[in-house]
Amino acid sequence: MSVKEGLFTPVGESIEKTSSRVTVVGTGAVGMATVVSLLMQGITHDVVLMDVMEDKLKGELMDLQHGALFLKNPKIVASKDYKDSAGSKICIVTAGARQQEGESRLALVQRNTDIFKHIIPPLVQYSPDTILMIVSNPCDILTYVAWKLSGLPQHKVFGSGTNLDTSRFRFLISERLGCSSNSVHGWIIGEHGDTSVPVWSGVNVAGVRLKDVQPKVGTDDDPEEWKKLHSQVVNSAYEIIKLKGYTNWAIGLSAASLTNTILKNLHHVHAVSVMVKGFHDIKSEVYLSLPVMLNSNGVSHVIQQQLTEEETKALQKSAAVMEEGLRGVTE
Ligand code: 6V0
Repeated sequence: MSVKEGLFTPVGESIEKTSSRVTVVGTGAVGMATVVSLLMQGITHDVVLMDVMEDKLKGELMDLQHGALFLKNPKIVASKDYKDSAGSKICIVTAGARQQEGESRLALVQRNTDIFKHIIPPLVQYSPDTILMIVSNPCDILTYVAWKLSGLPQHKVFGSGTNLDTSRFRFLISERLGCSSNSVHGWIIGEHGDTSVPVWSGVNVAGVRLKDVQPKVGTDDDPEEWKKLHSQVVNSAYEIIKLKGYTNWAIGLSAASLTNTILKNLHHVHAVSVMVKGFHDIKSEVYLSLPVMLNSNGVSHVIQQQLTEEETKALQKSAAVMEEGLRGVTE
């Protein structure tokens, strides 16, 4: 009799399968920040890591497993074979090339589209009911590409989009005001990138709109130059890449927060990249971020924000940039 047999007498069935399996494709800086955020916050204990680099996969797996004592006995699998991702409730795609110093997100499009052709179809083959979250850049265009490659309904495919930009925005506002980010309500919508749109008309603390206190907030002739905060949001990835080579912690936390909302069916509203045709007079079939409600089935509702004419125009400009970006991909 083995020690194990001597210790444990089976009286029921062992269960391996959970309903909260999350597959993270790409075990680079972003993928691993996402995994660590998921595990450390107890959002899921069932994680599958996928990559093409076998050594990296094995190294990351071992390193995480050695922390099992400090986590909640997570079940972590690392594999190159998509069969091992079967039954995933959510698949988060962070694989692909990252921006080089000074490179725009849009410039990555073709390289990452080609990579997606090897990732999205097998993910969906083994998890046909999955929800796909796209993080790789350019996030909005690749979410469209993933939707097309997946054959999944629109509400099951979204991009992490401006959930991160919104967090950066609220942090910067909160720093100026000296209150916590959670107490600042403000949204960045549109492209996760250079043409993102700050919805200054709605920024408020406790329902008091900054615009009502100072009508010039967010405009060019604002004496306090609040508009600069949006430029800081847009430039923050470039700045961090220049400083440390890549960005990962905030996006990992952002992806984990979105996963939490879905796995726990929280109905929280997040700014993520969804099909925007028909909203705010956008006529093209493109993905851009809008505030949406997420539940365990994916995107349930788009929030109809009351935008000013200027904000609507800026969002439509984002849509035109996306359409142009997609032209290069589909041709
Ligand atoms: P990284 O550290 O180079 O990791 C990328 C990983 O993808 C590597 O481990 C690769 O081996 C892996 N990979 C490449 N091809 C495949 C494939 N076919 N199948 C499986 N795995 C593959 O990059 P990093 O993690 O820094 O960035 C990943 C992506 O996230 C890039 O496209 C970034 O631009 C993007 N980001 C998106 C953000 C957002 O807010 N949406 C924020 C930061 C980065």
